[in-house]
Amino acid sequence: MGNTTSSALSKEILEDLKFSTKFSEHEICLWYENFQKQCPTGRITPEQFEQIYTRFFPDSDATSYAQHVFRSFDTNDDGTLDFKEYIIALHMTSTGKTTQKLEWAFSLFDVDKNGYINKSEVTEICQAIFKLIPKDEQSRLPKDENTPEKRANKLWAYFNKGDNERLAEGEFITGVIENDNAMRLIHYEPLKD
Ligand SMILES: [Ca+2]
Ligand SMILES: [Ca+2]
Repeated sequence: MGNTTSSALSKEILEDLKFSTKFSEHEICLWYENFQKQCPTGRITPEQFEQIYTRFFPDSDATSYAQHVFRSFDTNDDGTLDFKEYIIALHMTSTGKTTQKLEWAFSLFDVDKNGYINKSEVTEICQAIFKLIPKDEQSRLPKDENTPEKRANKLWAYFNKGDNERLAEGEFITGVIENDNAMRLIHYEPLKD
């Protein structure tokens, strides 16, 4: 109690994170301090995570997208994000290499975590992505992607799979890398202006 090391990051987790993210020890420690301030329990709940997303997307409904992202980062399936899961998430979405980002995107789309993506999972994520897009921007989308279903159909077509077939991770990553449009359709980036 009152002992600063009681809340320090364990050496093991630190080494693990340095290795898997290439963040420096200094960076990881800074994030850990910040994480502890924001989150004294050491765990991020789905509700807290949704609030973070809602702050980023004030003009739209980020709830279901946040829930899917949360699920994809909760690698041990315990319903909360610990510091390690949080840092890996931060790394993958901000500084990760394309392949790592796509591995993450695969896990986002693999809603039931069975190692494959089917078309209904693509539709489900496209629905969540669609809710992130502010209404006025939705109205300006191209005709063939101006509903979640159309976006899902367009995206699915890049993988050359039948409606009842499924995609393995490698097929997903290759398909997205080879098609700029697929790369664009798997996520939503707010317009710069
Ligand atoms: Ca967890
Ligand atoms: Ca699946």
